[in-house]
Amino acid sequence: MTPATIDPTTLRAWSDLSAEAARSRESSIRDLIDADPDRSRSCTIDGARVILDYSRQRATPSVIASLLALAEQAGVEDLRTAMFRGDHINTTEDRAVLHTALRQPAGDRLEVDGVDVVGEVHEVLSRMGVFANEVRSGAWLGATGSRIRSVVNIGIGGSDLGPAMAYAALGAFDDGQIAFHFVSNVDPTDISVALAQCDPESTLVIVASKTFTTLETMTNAHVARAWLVSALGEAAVAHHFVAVSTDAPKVEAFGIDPANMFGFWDWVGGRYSMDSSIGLSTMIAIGWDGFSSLLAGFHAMDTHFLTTPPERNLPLLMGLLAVWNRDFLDIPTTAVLPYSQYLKRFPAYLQQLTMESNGKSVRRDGTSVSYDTGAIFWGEPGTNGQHSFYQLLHQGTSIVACDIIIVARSENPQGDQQDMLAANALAQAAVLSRGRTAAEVAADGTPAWLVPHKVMPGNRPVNLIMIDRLDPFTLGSLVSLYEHSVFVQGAIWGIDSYDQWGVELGKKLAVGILDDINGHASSTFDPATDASIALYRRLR
Ligand code: G6Q
Repeated sequence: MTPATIDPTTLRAWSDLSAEAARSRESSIRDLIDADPDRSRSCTIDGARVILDYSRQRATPSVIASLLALAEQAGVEDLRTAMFRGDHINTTEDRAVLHTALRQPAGDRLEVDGVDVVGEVHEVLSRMGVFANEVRSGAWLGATGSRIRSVVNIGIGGSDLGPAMAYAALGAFDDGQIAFHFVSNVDPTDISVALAQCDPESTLVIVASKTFTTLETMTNAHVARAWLVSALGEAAVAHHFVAVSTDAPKVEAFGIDPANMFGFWDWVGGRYSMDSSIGLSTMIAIGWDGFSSLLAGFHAMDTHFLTTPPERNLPLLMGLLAVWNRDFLDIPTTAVLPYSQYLKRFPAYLQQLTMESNGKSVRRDGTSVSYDTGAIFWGEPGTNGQHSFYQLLHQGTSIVACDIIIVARSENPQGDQQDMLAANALAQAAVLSRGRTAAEVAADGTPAWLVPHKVMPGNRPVNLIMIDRLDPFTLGSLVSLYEHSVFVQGAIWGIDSYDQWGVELGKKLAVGILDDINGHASSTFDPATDASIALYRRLR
């Protein structure tokens, strides 16, 4: 059963943290670091090959103690147990939230609503493995006998961002035999550009949609189907189309043989699905062993989250610090700054994971929150971002919290470029958190009139996350770290992190307007929308 919803502001620890926040104005991150030579060691924790150094957060040991007390009083542990056990903690959709079961090892058992879900997961994984292997080895042939050279994944949101991010992140583990394209937007340019690079005879299309009803995905899937059929005929569809979905009848109605469908379950949320069959493209790219290692990384972080004491627990502390920054230091946004070109899609992936999960303003029981919830997440890889938006991070009037991610070993070493990359990340972490005082600037010989312009106020909280190497295992553990950090935040705020009513509305909104644009209806929306429809019709 899902534990009762608590208003966190009624908790003792919440009041303690409010008092801590008032006190924290008297000291800076620089003071905290300089006052305690041991701070970096005591604020560095690790698990599942991920290291988190939170010494550059504006948090004293007593803030950390109060945050841990908040987790205890808010019942984070009970909700965690309920989630891993398969209780329906997604209350508004009455569903279990069991992405953690997707990575439980074969042989584990987890019975939910009378069914062993781990057994089902491994059944699908085995089928994916056989299929991926056939495609990779060339045993799977197109209708005219060609082996597959292009894979087009058609999906959107959770059915696109994870696979696209993982494909980019694991580029070093893909043998390059097959080109991958990720098509998501209903903008006709997206599918057109992808298909223009493919030959129908050697193309495999994966239609990835949990519901198999999403407008963008189904529209693009029909375009791809027509493209294939016009080149190779109707019978070719079975050789070139597979589906990933929870809805077998709809897949069949589209014309895809259920034998070519890989299922998953309603207890996997879209944005938590990259390690389900939604990851079929990932498995084709990196193979069975690579995908198994990705799952092992996810599972290692799950285990860490479940078993590590609170004060050394990575997702717990990361989630609590996010609450501290958001609710007590009034910091509305977090920049994700991976110093790794392979992680170029990671900020976009986290944008959905964090903002769709925790962008809510009512608690599970329907009562409104009186405090801030999910921060705005965004970002770009370093060092590129340094040459654009970091200016605002350093000297703007809004404080932005930063997650700086360093990968210690490059997969493509070139001279000392990797060390340059890391040096930049560490330099930015130092200046963002410590700043540069007027005295330090003047000591460089800067003329007095220029000094104020070169002062960096610092005091920007930074999480420094380091991994030894970006491989399938560490990618899995990194994603799982963020998944559980999001869970911890949602648990404190008492919200349902696993529904997405704003997204559902978006899926319906455009339908009536499209009819009007096409002249099939003359519904009246509001005056502004009616005027915009008319303007669009004139211009198109
Ligand atoms: C994710 C959201 C959303 C969803 C897409 C695609 O958590 O629910 O991003 O993944 O709207 O939905 P389908 O997979 O059903 O096409």
